[in-house]
Amino acid sequence: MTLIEDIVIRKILDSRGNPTVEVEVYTLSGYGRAAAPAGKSTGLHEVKAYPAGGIDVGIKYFKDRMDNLIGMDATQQEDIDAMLHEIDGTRDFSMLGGNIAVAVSLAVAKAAANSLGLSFYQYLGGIYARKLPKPVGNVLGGGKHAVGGTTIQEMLAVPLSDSAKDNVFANAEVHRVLGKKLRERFPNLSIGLGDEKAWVAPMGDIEALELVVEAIEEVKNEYGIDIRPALDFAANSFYKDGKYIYRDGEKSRDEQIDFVESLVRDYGVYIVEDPLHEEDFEGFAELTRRIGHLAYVVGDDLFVTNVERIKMGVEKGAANAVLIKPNQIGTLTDTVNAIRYAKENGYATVISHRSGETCDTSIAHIGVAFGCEFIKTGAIGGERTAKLNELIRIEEEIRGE
Ligand code: 2PG
Ligand code: MG
Repeated sequence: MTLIEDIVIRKILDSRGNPTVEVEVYTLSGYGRAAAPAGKSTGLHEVKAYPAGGIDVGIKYFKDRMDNLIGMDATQQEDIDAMLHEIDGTRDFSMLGGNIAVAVSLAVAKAAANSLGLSFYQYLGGIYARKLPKPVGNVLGGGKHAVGGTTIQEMLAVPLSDSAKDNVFANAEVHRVLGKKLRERFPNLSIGLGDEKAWVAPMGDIEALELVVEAIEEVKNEYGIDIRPALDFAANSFYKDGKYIYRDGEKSRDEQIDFVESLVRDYGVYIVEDPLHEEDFEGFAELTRRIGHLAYVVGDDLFVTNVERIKMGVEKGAANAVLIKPNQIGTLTDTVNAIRYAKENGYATVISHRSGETCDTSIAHIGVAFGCEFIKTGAIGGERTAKLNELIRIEEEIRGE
């Protein structure tokens, strides 16, 4: 029933119009489909998305070897993922490509769930998977995701109600209210959207954060739920020769730490992601000592969903939360190991999209299945709302509403 009968791999478009891979897995009684996303502000220690020759070389490499997976049991995920590692044969998926590995790995798991007649989150998490992650919605940004925006890559809203549906709608409303405020502030400028459909405007970071906080306050009152601001600095993107280069000036590493602390204390920022560059475990630890009781300090490029890197973080007290992106590490098993290790060590987990996305909804299911505290997947935009709407459906199924 759950033996793999056939696998199809094809190129499709992602939300930036770039090619990505989609994989379909067929068992005798079921079917699963998954697609890989693509990062732009990628961490140095992520697995390779594709082999050196590019996506076509990766697809050919897989097709030549996919017979190894035919006949395997789709419910034996660890064996499937071990086979993907074997097919690749390197430490960083540089022969097969982590994006191909992750699409296959997820498609197999979905096919297994479908064969057993279960929702994907139920299959992964079992009957006790009932906690809904809180959506963290990107509303204004810049960095590598948009030309001419803020230096900080993402300014986000985090609604803290117990209803996933209310939280999803609150984030979309913050986005809308912020759009109105931007048009008032810049009546003669055309305001655009970045890769993740967050607003882009020619603003300094403090000025931008203040406007985001204003929009949040408005929606907070309207919806009667607590909403907090969050930031993904993606600090690697503007770290050069030992300095953090903002559009309105430079900061030393110590000034950067002070700056991040002041944003948490003065603006109630609830989550700070990658506030320092990807090798500065000591700086992360210093910041966590100072603000860890007030905010989540999240490692994304720092940890790259890699247990070994998270271990280094735990040993040094760097961060208190980890971003989880399946394609940073390449398989579902490696992703789940990262989530489990983080949780066992008291770290919060944020399951996350990439800036280049498809309408694949796997991260909504993984977030629920493994009890992630947050899900970062935009506020608007079809490829983002695909996941948010799936969260609404899952909530309905869990709560029986
Ligand atoms: C990030 C992500 C997603 P990218 O930095 O957290 O928001 O961006 O996918 O470009 O790495
Ligand atoms: Mg990030």
